[in-house]
Amino acid sequence: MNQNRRIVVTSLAAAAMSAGLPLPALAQKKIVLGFSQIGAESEWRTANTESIKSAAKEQGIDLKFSDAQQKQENQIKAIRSFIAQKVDVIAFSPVVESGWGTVLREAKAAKIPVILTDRAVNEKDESLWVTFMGSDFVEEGRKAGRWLLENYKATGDVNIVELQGTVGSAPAIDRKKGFEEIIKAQPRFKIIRSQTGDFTRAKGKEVMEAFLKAEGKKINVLYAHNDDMAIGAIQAIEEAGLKPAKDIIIISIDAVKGAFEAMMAGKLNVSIECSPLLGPQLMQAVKDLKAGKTLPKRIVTEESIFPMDVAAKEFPKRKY
Ligand code: GYE
Repeated sequence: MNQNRRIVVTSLAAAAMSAGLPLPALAQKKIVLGFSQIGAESEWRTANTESIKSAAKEQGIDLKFSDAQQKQENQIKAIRSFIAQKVDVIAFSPVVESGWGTVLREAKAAKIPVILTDRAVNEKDESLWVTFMGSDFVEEGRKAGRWLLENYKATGDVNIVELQGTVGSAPAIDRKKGFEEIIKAQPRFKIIRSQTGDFTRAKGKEVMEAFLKAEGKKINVLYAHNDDMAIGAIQAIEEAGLKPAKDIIIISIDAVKGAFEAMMAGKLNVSIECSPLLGPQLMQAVKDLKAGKTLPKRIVTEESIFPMDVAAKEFPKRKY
C-alpha cells in the first residue's frame, strides 16, 4: 500500500469509528490461518477437512490449507512456508508424535502462535503451542476394551487381532494403550497379532488377509483403531468365507457413516465415537487468540459409543 492510500484508509476508519459506524471493509484485515492437514487417509479425515474449510468460510477467516499426503516432511515444509508468509496463526494435525521441536521453535521465534488439532506431539516444552484440541485417544481405547469385556459372552481364551493406526501417531499409540490397560484385567483376552494398517481401508484389508492366513479360525475378535481399517478387514473376512461380527467380533473407532452402514448390515459390532468436527472450535480459538484471550491448554472433544443395535436409530442424526 502506498503512503497516500494508507492515510486515506486510516482517516476513513477513524471517521467511521467516531461516528459509531462499522469499520470500512478496506480497514478490516482478515485473520490468516495456515493449516497443515495430514492427508485424506480416511472418512474421518475427509470430514475433518470439510469441517475446517467450511468453518473458516463461515467465520470469515482466510484459510491457507495444505495437504501433506501423510508425510511429516510435507507438514514441516508447509509450516515453514506459513512462517515465511507471516500468517497470523498456524494450526496443524501432526501425523506422528515426535520430531516437531525444531519447526515449532521456528514458529515461536517468529511469534506465530501454534494450535494443535486432533493429534498431540511428544515435546517437553509445552510453550511451543498455545492449545491442543481433540479427543482423548487413551479413553477411546479404554471404551473399546470395556465394551469387549462386558459383551463377550463365550467362555475360554479370546484371541484378538489388532489393526493399529499409523506407526508413531498419537491415536495409534494411545488407542493401543487404553485398550490393553482394560483387557489385562482378564488374562483370557489376548492380543495374538498386532500390525499397522495405516488407518486406510486398503491396508486394513491387506493386513487382515495376512492375519487370517496365519491364524484362520483361531481369531475371535478384531480391534481396529479406525473404521476404515475395519471396513477393509470386513471384506477380507467375507472373502475368507467367514461372517464378520458373528464369527469374528469387530470393534472399531471413529463412528463415521461407513461404520453405521456396516453396523446396519450386521457386519460391525460397535464403533467408538471420535468426532472430526473440529472446525468451528478451531476458528473460535483463532479469533479468541487474536482478541488477546488466553486459551485453555487442552480442549477435549466429548464422545459416545454406538453398538450395532442403536445404529439404525442414530444413523439419520449423524453429521459425518
Ligand atoms: O481416527 C482416523 C484418522 O487422528 C483421530 O486419524 C484421527 C484419526 C482417525 O485417519 O480415522
